[in-house]
Amino acid sequence: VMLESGLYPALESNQFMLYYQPKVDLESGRIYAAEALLRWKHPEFGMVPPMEFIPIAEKTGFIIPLGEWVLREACRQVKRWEKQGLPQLSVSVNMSMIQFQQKNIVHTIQSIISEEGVRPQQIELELTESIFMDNPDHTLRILHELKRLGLALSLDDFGTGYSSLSYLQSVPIHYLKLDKSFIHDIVSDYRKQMIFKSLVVIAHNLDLKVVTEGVETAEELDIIKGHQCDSVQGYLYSPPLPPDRFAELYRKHS
Ligand code: G
Ligand code: G
Ligand code: NA
Ligand code: MN
Repeated sequence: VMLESGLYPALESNQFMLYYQPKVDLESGRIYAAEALLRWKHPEFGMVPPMEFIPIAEKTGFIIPLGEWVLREACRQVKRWEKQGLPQLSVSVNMSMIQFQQKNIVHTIQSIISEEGVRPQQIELELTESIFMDNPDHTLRILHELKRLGLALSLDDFGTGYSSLSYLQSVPIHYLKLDKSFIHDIVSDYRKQMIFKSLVVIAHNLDLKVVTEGVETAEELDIIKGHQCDSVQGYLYSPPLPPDRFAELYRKHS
């Protein structure tokens, strides 16, 4: 209840911020993109994790203004880094299914990006399969429109919940993000390795790039590399970082 009443004031008084986690290309070893992850610096409670307030924001509808703020702030960060002379990279934001239920979602996204002077190619949207629960045809149409605008699209958290291969037939996405549960225990679990290996083959045959999330150890990285995964994101390289620390890391590894 306290968190719920604190959400609007928090947005008004700039308590939200974005952290950025690098995505690393496995062939070159370079950072090529960043995922923006929302943080709430609460004046009393300290850092409130997104898992605690995003469900509340979704239930109350606050996710709509909050999601718009996230996209706008990510665009502004892209411009700030550009002004600092950082090599160009794309930044992804996570989208909630509630945002996808908005009729004007494409217009909203397009307006924010163009108002902030960012090219659509610099922004990626991370979506989970939940966006198909409500009205799959509507969602598909929206995804096609977003792709046509030039945005990159990722299917996030693949392999959790009710992941279905049927989505992969029809969804116009660029990246498949394998959930961290795939990586957990992969070193000792031969069957997991075989599922991982097979999913990479399926994705590649569908012209999708594979991003593995949650890579924490060198042993995990070896296995992933052995199965031709395209890129990784995980604590092995870096946790999500505040913008300045991300920029520092990116300068060294771009
Ligand atoms: O770092 P991590 O604890 O950041 O994120 C926890 C969860 O919160 C993840 O599932 C992530 O997708 C979600 N999340 C983080 N930032 C955002 C955001 O800006 N919008 C939405 N909808 N979800 C987010
Ligand atoms: O959007 P998504 O649900 O994929 O959010 C990614 C979540 O995973 C965030 O909470 C992020 O902080 C977290 N994360 C990123 N790298 C790692 C990692 O290597 N290990 C674990 N356990 N979590 C990670
Ligand atoms: Na994500
Ligand atoms: Mn994910």
